[in-house]
Amino acid sequence: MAEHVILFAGPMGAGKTTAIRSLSEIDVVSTEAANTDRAQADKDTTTVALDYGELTLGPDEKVRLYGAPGQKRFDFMWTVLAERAKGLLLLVNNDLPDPIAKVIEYLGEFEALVAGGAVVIGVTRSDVAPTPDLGAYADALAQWHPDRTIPVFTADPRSTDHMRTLLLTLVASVEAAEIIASATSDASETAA
Ligand SMILES: Nc1nc2c(ncn2[C@@H]2O[C@H](COP(=O)(O)OP(=O)(O)OP(=O)(O)O)[C@@H](O)[C@H]2O)c(=O)[nH]1
Ligand SMILES: [Mg+2]
Repeated sequence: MAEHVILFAGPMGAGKTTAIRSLSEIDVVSTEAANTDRAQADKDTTTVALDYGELTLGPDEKVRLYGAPGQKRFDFMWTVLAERAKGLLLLVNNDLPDPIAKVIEYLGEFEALVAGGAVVIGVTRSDVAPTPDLGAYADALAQWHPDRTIPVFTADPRSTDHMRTLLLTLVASVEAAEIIASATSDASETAA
């Protein structure tokens, strides 16, 4: 059975835990604790270590879903989780003061995974804050990395359908990256 390891990252309250709960076919393992930072995100609990869920795509493909904590004080977990993952699903709450800057910041935090794997961005809470729109994200991303196209979607983490669209796009990019990596290493072995 083929396996994919996907990491959900992004700021506090972006909907990482919610998204994994929408997607997982098993009971999600969560590590929620009382939220003492209501200024960052007005909700009762926050993730302190990780979320874990699983789903299958077709008969022989399993996807392991890991959710990172949003709070920076738990960023040691980001390193641990990013090492295991091949794909990054970066969620950002559009109602933050500058969500596009946050996306660029998080792409930097997960630099190694971004360089070596695949990335999809999901803009959440756009029902609460309709701007910036996807065009503004696309422009900023094109400036950040002119030679790379990162897909950006609006998505509601409470919707299984929305999250499946993002996940399927990400899994397809992970597979494409693996094919390119193995073709490149075959070519360099032949050349050597
Ligand atoms: N209206 C609206 N609410 C949303 C949307 N996405 C998420 N939410 C809500 O926002 C909250 C997100 O909370 P979590 O899923 O705990 O967020 P998280 O990213 O795991 O946060 P941390 O673990 O604290 O970093 C939940 O109450 C969701 O129901 C959205 O698109 N629209
Ligand atoms: Mg969480």
